[in-house]
Amino acid sequence: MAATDGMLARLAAIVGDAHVVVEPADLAPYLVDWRGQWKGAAMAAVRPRTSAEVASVVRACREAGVAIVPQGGNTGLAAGGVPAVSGPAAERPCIVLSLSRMNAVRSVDPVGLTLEAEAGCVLKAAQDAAAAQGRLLPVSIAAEGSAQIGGIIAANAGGINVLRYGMTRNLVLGLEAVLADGTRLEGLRRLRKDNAGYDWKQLLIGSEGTLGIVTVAVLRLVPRPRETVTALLAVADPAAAMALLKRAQDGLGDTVSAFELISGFSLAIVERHFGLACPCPGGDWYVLLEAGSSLSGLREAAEEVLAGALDAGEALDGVVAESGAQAAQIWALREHITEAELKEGAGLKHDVSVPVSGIPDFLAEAAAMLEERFPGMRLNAFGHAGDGNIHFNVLLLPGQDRAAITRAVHDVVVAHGGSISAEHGVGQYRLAELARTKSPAELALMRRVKLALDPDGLLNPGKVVQ
Ligand code: 2HG
Ligand code: ZN
Repeated sequence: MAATDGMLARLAAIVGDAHVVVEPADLAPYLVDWRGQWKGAAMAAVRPRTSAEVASVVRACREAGVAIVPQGGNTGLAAGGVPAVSGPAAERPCIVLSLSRMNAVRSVDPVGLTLEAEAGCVLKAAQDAAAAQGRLLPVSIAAEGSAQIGGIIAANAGGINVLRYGMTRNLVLGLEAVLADGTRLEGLRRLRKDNAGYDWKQLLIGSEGTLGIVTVAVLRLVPRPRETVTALLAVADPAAAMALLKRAQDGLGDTVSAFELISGFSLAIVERHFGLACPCPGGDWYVLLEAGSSLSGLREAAEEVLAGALDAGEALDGVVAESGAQAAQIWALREHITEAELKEGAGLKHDVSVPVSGIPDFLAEAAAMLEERFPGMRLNAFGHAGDGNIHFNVLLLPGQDRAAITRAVHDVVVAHGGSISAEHGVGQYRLAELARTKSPAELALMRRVKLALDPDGLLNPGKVVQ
């Protein structure tokens, strides 16, 4: 106890008394994930204001052998931002390091197309700062009102615009970060081209806080499209959706920025729990397509593509948004799926990807496998079909063997050349499955990297790799 008190006093001397959170009621939200399923323990949540404070906190923790769980907006779906719940990592004393107070957008450069923001800046605030200068920060996820830049980078977030702009790692130009030994890496460069040695920031991006703590970032912006077309289309099945994707790419080229596949079940639970009704009800599957351009003629081109899709039977019915408000209504249907699923009951998340053209076969095979081996299960399938990422979520019946279902789904994914974590990361949720499905050589390399950067296993123990 005396050792804990001494440690807390040391941390308070760095960040200030008010920013070492220990009262159980105040500490509780830092310890549990967004879905309320992973609840760990920590001696405190520590809230530094500067990169220098982060480095001092890390050094103090290192000297005391206290582990550090970096945390952003705590919107993750793999329990990567909360303390480990089981295994040796859960036995270790730790703090949660919340980056929330480092929340400034430092600058926007509309000519160089860059934005510099601190790790705790909420994604929406960064998007708004870019938009105010006529630019677009093209990371868009349902949790953007709470997710923070540091967490977005640590998780290498995906979202709805990946098919056009890539994952977060494609958008990070520079980073400032703190390593496990307290070293402050200052790489806030704004360069498009930088081949001067190893690109260390790419190691940290997607490492889920296990290799370093992101404190500030320079992100790449793009010109903001002036015209946007948003459409919701009922399609017969995933194969029809993929034919529609090809047609959209032929007719609209790289203006296609989102191509979401949504099951009728997903929209039904959104209506049940949020009263949001689909404008073209009754379909088994839907596609939400969005395209954006700064050149004129996009709407005409999109209407031609959609008319062709209806003629060819690729689309059965649909609506094209006539206003920004209508587009927002369409997106609201998509963005409420995760919350509707949570209200629907206990479920298993499978954030998987397969090669884009393999989606129909994968979905058919995985659904047939579930029906045969785990009858009665309800499937909430939706996702970013344009980039190959399907959220193949399974709503459970009581008493079902969760691990067996997840293994069976992931086996189908692996057989289709896919990944068991397309965009949500590994965290603690997929730790065992990563170890089961990744090749020994790849796992060994990951462990060597972890050991080289964090030999004492101080940073986010019990996540990603063991
Ligand atoms: C989304 O695409 C998020 O909306 C959440 O990645 C997916 O709830 C999920 O499984
Ligand atoms: Zn997603």
